[in-house]
Amino acid sequence: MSDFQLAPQHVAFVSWVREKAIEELADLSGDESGRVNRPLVQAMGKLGLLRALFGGEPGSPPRDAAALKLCLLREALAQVNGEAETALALQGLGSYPILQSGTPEIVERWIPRVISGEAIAAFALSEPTAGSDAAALELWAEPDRTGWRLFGEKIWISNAPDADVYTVFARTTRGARAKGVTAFVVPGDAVGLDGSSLDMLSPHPIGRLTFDGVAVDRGDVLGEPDKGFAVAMRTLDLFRPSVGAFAVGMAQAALDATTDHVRTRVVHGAPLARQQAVAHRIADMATQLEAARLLVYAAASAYDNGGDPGGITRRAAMAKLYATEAAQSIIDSAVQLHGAKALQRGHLLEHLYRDVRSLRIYEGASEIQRSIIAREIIGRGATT
Ligand code: COS
Repeated sequence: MSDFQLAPQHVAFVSWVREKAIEELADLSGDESGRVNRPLVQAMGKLGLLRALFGGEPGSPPRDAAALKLCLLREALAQVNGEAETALALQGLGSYPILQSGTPEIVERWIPRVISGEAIAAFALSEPTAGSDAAALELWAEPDRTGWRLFGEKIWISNAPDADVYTVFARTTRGARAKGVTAFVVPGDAVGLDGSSLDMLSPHPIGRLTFDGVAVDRGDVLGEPDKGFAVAMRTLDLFRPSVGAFAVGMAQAALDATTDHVRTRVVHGAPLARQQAVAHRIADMATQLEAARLLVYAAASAYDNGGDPGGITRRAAMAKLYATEAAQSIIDSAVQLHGAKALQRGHLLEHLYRDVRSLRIYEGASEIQRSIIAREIIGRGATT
């Protein structure tokens, strides 16, 4: 990891995270079931890694999240334990809307349990006909005496159907697109909520949810009715750079493995690294990686420093776009330089090759990130 503008306490934090992940989480990882790995999440809770998502000291209420800390955590974990990285990130994505927009009662009900790893959280936005176009979502909130009843379906929801708490985005005003969406907190054991797991390219807890009259009352609203779209978008402004950090961590692991390999693998009587085509490819991989990392930490700083919301959104989109595309290319090059053994099931690169693919799709596909960036530059006249 480069120490670009990192304070000594951040460098120490990264070393501590990596050490703990290697010493205390390795034995709990390797779950290929595609379901939530509760012992792993609980262990991260005990280590204080989940609390680190949101800042604050044990015993005190968590503070708002810091993007820099989140990115450091994700990059550090991604280099040594992708499963732990993803489990941690999903806890954050699912619960951040609660911390950001929940009433003090809702925050108190869920956040301590999420931080301890006792409760699993999930972010439920996507639907069968509303993925990239999130404002087209149709899960319907039918008003009733005390609040609403939810009817409809969500899909591609990480941690579903195992989560204990879902942040659910539902339509409260028909025909109003983004202006008619409300964010609700829904317990995983709510009557009328059902779900199933989906089998993916890379084992990942993800599933489908069905809502058949799930009751939510006014106290379960995150923020205000019809203002939930911004709750989702603000959450993604925080998490998109951190997806970039995940990508950077994976790419660093691939580059490290490849550097070792080309130094030691002898072909035609000399180490592979002596071939200029190979050395130049390593140089390109390292340069892409450094550029990705700089964009990620620039976006994280922009988020933490506040200021122009359009600038935060644009930088978040740039970081996610560039870092995930770069990681895919770096990992592909790493596979190529290793040859067939990288494709053998169980090899580090075989894992990374499968794991990296989804990053260019979830939390807004690369094409959506380009649209967000273009809209800011062309539509709003933003300059970089
Ligand atoms: N922060 C706060 N508010 C935001 C925001 C942000 N980052 N981005 C948009 N909004 C607000 C806008 O200000 C607007 O509100 P007003 O009408 O009151 O001004 C409203 O939300 C609608 O925004 P916009 O007009 O930009 O909506 P669009 O339908 O054009 O779509 C995109 C916006 C494409 C950005 C959105 O649909 C998106 O992010 N799609 C990808 C979804 C995604 O990432 N899914 C993955 C789920 S998690 S795995």
